[in-house]
Amino acid sequence: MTVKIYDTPEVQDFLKTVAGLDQAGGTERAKQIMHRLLSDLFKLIDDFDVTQEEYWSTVSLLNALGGQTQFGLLSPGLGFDHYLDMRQDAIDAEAKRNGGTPRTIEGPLYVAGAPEAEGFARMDDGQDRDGETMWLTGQVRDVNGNPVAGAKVEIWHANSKGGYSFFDKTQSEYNLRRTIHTDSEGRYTARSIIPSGYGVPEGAPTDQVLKALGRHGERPAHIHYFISAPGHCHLTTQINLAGDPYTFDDFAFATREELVIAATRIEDPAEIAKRELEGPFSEVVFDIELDKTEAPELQVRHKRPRAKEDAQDQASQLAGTAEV
Ligand code: MBD
Ligand code: FE
Repeated sequence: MTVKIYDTPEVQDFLKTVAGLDQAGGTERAKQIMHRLLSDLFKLIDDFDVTQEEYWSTVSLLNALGGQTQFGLLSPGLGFDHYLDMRQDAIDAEAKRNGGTPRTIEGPLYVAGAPEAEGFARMDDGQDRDGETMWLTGQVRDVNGNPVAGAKVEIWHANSKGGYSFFDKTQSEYNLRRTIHTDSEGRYTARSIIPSGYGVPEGAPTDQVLKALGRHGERPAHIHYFISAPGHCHLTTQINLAGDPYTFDDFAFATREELVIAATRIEDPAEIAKRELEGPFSEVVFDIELDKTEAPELQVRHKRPRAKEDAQDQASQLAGTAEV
């Protein structure tokens, strides 16, 4: 026998009190959102007849998630990051901003302040013996096909074990993280290593949630990008390498058809010599098209707490001054 108390005046009044609706302080938006959130959850508890045991084990799980800073990992796993992208796509379509390479999620593993280079950078520190050499290159163009010189291309990716420097303390500082400014033809080139896919740590709180849903926590091999240039929309995106078993089964829902790219294995000695490499390598070509905008706020990445990026950096970015 299940009880239903949600619709009683006591519970409805209680919700208003808890959300501070009868208080002068606080902010109206916080109150409205908390009132709605709590209302939905209280109703859920009633409808699903949530037990004490279920409730408190969830509290414990949330503590574990926070304690291991995994909300930023669970977030894409539960589709929030992709949902925000879907909304942003709809906002762009409504504003007739329909051009350019598609966006996809940033993920939780960006670190600000990577070394900067003009045109070309080597991204790997040479320590990853299992890493196949990757030649990553492309051209940044506007929607009319004109090259964008001096565009800022930030790239970050995992090593051959799926780990990211900074978060994986076995890697050197800023390994596999670089900022490359495009050359006079709008081109960027990086020498790096082919990344492996990422897997949510076994047994971690995020893994527990996914397991309860019968889901895995695997991402395909992928490479993250931030691309920006004056007069153009900032773009947050990723490429997913073709042929990975998880290319179209990404736990973080970041894959988009247009962003799946095949790496081409090259063994021709002339091609190796041309790039001053030591042996066969895999080439990945990713050209990027940026939509135009005059609005300053669309030319920078949205605010979000990021490793090694403080509020000051974000303010100066928005003001269009150089990043420190
Ligand atoms: C990643 O590398 C990533 O990009 C996302 C979205 C989630 C977990 C690990
Ligand atoms: Fe990633």
